[in-house]
Amino acid sequence: MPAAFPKISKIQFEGAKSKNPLAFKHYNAKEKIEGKTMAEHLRFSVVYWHTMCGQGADMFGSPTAIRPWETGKKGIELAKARVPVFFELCEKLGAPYYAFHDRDVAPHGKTLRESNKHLDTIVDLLKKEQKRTGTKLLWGTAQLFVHPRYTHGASTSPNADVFAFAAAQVKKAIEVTHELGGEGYTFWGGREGYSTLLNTDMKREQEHLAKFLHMAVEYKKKIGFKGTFYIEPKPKEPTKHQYDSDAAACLNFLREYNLLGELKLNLETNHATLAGHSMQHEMEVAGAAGALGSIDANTGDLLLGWDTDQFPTDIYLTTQCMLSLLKYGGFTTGGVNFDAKVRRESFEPVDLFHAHIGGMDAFARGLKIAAAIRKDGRLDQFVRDRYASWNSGIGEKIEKGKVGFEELEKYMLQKGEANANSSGRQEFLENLINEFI
Ligand code: XLS
Ligand code: NI
Ligand code: NI
Repeated sequence: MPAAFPKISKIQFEGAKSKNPLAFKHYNAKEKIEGKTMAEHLRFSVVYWHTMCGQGADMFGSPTAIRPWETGKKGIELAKARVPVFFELCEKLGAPYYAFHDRDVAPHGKTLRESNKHLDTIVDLLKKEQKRTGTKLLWGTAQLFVHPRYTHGASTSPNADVFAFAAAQVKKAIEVTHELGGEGYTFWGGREGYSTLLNTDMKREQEHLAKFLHMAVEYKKKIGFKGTFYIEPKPKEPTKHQYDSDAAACLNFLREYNLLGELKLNLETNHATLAGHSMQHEMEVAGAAGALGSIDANTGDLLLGWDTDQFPTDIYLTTQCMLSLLKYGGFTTGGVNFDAKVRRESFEPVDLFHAHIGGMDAFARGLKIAAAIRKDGRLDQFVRDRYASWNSGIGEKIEKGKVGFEELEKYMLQKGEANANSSGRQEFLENLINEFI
């Protein structure tokens, strides 16, 4: 198989002074930070859907992407041609992981049986390429949103047959993820929501979604798949409201339907933005609940109100992500998964490299900066000091459950007024972060 990127060799770390656009300035896979290598901390992953299938079309314009390996091919032949190209890219980037949807690696067939057959054909190739390059599967997933049958949702469709079809599709997707040694499996509720409440029985739909996830958990255990299940929050797009709208809504859903502990969260930056949150907020919500699983690393454009899936290059953002990630102990099965696509205007194959190199470097810098902030200790110390009143006296008694309203009233009647507050020092802390950026 001739190389798809003949002029690009393996991307090397050249250090911050390098002017080579095809080199890492900050991502040095083997460099140790807080006792682990950068590669171990970041666990970079490339997504198949945007990287191989993204054509640069938008609702106003046709495809722009130049992809010489696709010329004259369609259907299963096109799907086959993409596989080695994808792995060549992962290998040259030194990205240890990838992620895919069933229907972006292999085409839809006319029947479920035919789709499964196509998928098996491609899974064989994926397996060979994984072996050849050492690239591993971060997570697999099923595409339950493109085909017209999923117009009204998959597991939340009012049509029970569609639920059954989705179940069969997910069953197969979990099986192939297992077969490929996937470390996780993601549920993103593509169209699990509504466009109007006038036609929607929300309670029934949510119960069906929960039932679906319970079936998946049961099947996972049955076949001995040990990977982590993730649910990926997103508030809207394509539907007006999605049931898995943000980290807090997902956690509440999982708790209500007895699924907490079975699924962690896969958080995506652009989805956080659409939900009106920062990515760090979402990571803190998940982290506090012990459910911080993996991240879909991208970014939106604050001037555009949709999921633009741009590559992350903002160091402030990656620093915040890494501060929260390190605080909660880092990834176990998760990783930094670039659910991101090159712009329509960036249509040459080399743009795929620039994009990933930039994202990897941005996260490497975020990691180094976050580690330096932690080593410095002033930020942590400030937060600890801010809560010092809880370490002894009345604070300690409250935390330990030793007092109730009556004791607290007695305490305050005696004291007359609460101790004075201290400044929150937001500007001081923002300046402190900038010392490291
Ligand atoms: C779409 C989602 C999707 C999931 C995988 O907005 O981000 O790409 O990550 O189905
Ligand atoms: Ni995503
Ligand atoms: Ni997304």
